[in-house]
Amino acid sequence: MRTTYRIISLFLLSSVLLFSCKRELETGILNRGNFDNRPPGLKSEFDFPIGTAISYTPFTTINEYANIAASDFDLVTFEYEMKHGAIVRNNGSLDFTRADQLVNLAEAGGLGIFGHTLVWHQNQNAEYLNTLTAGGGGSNIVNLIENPGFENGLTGWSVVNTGNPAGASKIELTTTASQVRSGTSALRVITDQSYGTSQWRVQAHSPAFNARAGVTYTISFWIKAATAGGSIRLSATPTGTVSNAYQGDQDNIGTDWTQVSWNITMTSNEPNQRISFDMGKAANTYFIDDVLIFDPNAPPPPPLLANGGLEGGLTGWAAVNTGNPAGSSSIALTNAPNQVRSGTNALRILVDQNYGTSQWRVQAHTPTFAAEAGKTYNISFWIKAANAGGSVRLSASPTGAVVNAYQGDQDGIGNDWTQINWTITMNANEPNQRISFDIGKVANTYYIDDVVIQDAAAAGGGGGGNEAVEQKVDEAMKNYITTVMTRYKGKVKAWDVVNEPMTEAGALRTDANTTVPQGATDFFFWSKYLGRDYAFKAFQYAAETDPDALLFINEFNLETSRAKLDSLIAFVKEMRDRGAKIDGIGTQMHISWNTTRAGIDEAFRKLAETGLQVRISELDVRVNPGAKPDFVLTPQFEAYQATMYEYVIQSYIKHVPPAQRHGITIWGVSDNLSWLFNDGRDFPLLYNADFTRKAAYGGVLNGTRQQ
Ligand SMILES: [Ca+2]
Ligand SMILES: [Ca+2]
Repeated sequence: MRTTYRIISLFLLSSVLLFSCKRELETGILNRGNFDNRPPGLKSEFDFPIGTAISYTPFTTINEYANIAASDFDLVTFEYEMKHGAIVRNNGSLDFTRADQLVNLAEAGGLGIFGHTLVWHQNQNAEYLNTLTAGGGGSNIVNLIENPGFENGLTGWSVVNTGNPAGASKIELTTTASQVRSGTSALRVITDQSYGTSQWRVQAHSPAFNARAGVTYTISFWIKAATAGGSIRLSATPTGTVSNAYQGDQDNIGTDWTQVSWNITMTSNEPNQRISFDMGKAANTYFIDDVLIFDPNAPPPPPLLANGGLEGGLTGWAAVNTGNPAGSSSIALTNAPNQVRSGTNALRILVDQNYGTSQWRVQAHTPTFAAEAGKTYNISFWIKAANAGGSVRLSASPTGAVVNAYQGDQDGIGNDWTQINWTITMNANEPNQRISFDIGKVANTYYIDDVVIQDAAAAGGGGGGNEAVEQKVDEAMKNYITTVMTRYKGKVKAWDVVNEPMTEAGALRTDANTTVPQGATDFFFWSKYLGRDYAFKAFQYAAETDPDALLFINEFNLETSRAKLDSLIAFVKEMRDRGAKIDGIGTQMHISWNTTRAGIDEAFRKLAETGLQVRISELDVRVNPGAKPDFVLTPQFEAYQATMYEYVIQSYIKHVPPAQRHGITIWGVSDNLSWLFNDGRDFPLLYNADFTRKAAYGGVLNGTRQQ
């Protein structure tokens, strides 16, 4: 430990007058240290690991950058290269080229590697993930065509030309499993000869859809060819007037399923727009499946059933019978986290005694929805019981006339969330149809959440209902975690398994409470399909894959949002109580020179109280949090920033006991390569653009020297 000589220059003191008293106290301007002592080799001063974040291009091309990473830091986190969006390609295959290269370089430089990040809602290959969910389940995407996956044969499709225009080419259905991407059918096209630039000589039309002027539609489909070198293009003739009517040739279609997509902007309304598949350029045999035509900017359709997740309290719900019909059973809202599947509320039904085959004696009604005669509806919900052996059934009385009004008893409801599905077909229009939960058969306490009612026809697509989609999403998550962790087992000894699960208000993050920035295409919300359990499952899969790895949950703004901090800690406790292996919590700390110190202290104190490992996972300190365009990094702002770095490290050491200190990672090397650089408006790191050490470097050193 060394004593630091403290000074206050007149220059700095005069600048203090610009700020309020409160701010002076909070930021410690009157108590600033000397940051001039900045010897290289930062890591030698720390008795816990200190890391930095690195990016592919500077780490592989700039010597100073790579040398600083190796000489100042014990370990590295990759800013992007281990994220889902970096590794997963559009067809779902995994590309580890860059991640492998960085892992090898880091190891050669004697650096440890922190794995970041397995399950997040950003920086993902959402294009691929959305293909798993399109047309079913909770997806926001509405497929505008019927029979997109050829599951109803060629219904709606038309064979226009089979060579010149009629000839020896063939456009037909296939049910051969190896030629089908999903479901049981696909389109098979045998192009008998090359028609070159007259590729329209082998042509099929999609089913028609209602296209509106000014709207840009995305058309995507999956294709493979019997031999390499196939070619296809889409076009939007002959019906419909669009600004760009021909897609460029999609050459090099090979023998693996690949997704092709095209955007067209309509210049007129075309109620019967069709899309042409022009397949005559290269002789080959083609297989096509899972066509999707949608308006990416269309708002999601409102759910048929409002408030099916009870997030609006009991609005629309009715407790009809509470035992014989009134008695000591109860039907109420719960917000206890372990009784809720997603969001913050669920329905809790206490059944006080067995009513046997009079299960209607304990009965709740859903809110009403508009049901149409002749339509089939899929109803699904999630349920668990306090004790094994629970039972529930749905029915569609008393309003509404349906063919099959009673579901069979769903016995064996246990402690784990289970999804139950029921299908009804209406034989009359019922604008105020309700669904009844008849739950009096067996005494127990039941929890019900995420009730969804879907028009079965609209669910279309690959033929999946909710359950099929959730299974696909679950498998995609498990497959990703398992493959990535297995590949780097022994090299990556700690992982961010779940990143940013909470909103600022402390709710579990979903698509419903998170704003997706305009134009962003890398967002995917696992919780939308897997509910509250998505994080629990992620930790389960991670622990099964590498039992020796340390598993973290990672979150930002814990120093500024107490609701978020408390919810995250409660969420971790809930999952650990259920048996999840969670070894630690990462607090990102993307903070500013004037972030409130009390919030920083409180976050470390509460995180330490969990008894888990605590790491500062992504530390950087903005000097221009308002992003003023004319901001200049003056010596006084450099000093404020250094003071904050010093304070954070001191507070971490003060509040987190040594055995729980997993370490500190600074989020980058030099200012100009930071994600916060913002064209030169901010300077959040320890090194200048020319790799000279800033006062912030001295601040970090002061922080540890004062232990
Ligand atoms: Ca199909
Ligand atoms: Ca809910």
